[in-house]
Amino acid sequence: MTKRICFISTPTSLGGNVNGSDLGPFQILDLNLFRGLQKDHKFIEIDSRNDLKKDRNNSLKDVCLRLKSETFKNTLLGYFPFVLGGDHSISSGSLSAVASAYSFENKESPGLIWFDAHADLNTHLTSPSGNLHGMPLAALIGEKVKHLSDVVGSSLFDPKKVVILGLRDVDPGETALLDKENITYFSAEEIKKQGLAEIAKKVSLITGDDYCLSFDIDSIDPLFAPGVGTPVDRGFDPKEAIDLLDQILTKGNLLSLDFVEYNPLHDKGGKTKECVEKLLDFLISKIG
Ligand SMILES: [Mn+2]
Repeated sequence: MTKRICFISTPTSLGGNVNGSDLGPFQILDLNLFRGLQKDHKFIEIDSRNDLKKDRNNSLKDVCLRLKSETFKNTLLGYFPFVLGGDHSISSGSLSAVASAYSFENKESPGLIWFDAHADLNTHLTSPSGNLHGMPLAALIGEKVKHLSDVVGSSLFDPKKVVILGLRDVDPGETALLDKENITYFSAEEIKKQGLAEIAKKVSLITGDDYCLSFDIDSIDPLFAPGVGTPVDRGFDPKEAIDLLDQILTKGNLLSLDFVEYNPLHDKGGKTKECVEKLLDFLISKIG
């Protein structure tokens, strides 16, 4: 590992309808694997308190704007941004910051790999639940999403360079957007069928050389990771996810990482914690 990482904790659950993902970053930083990392890397925590004068969504917008500003600053300082959620809405802040910093030197936007059971492509008009953690990707590709589009601004990703891995739970409005923008996605089953090497090759062609990775732990099967906000059956085996990531990360340059939706309150017998530790240990070893 050669790069200096800036770990940015964003302990909020304002984007979902269950509490607990706000505790994720504290549990994560308590893991043994972080003991040796304090010395060489930077650690920041975003103030994620709920502003009682504001409603939930406006409070969340403030949190995401604070995250965007810290991510942007530290990216320009040369740190590798590793954002620890929190629910997935926070990616509107972290990823728009990376896209914005990237645009200083590049004409095109970076690629984006979205590990998730869900597409996160709803807008305030299509979402059945109204929860903002189901909308960040829509905002990041330029759809109008109340609150989150204010965070993203003009720092957008090109939907042609986005790929969703582990997708298996899609709402009707999201299906329409996947079709309209021709976004590539693969379920865990399809990935198994085609083979990891073949999928990694396809992912690399879509994202191009420089890409960001947003990892929602609900992409893993609830058998191994029940401690998430919105569990869905038929996900990845953790070993399979790591093998796939291993193949993907040998190609091109990883620009940033989000790790989101770990909910310690919904864990069963420490299974999710064990899975989180394995995944993070692997991901951190790949930065550099
Ligand atoms: Mn998600």
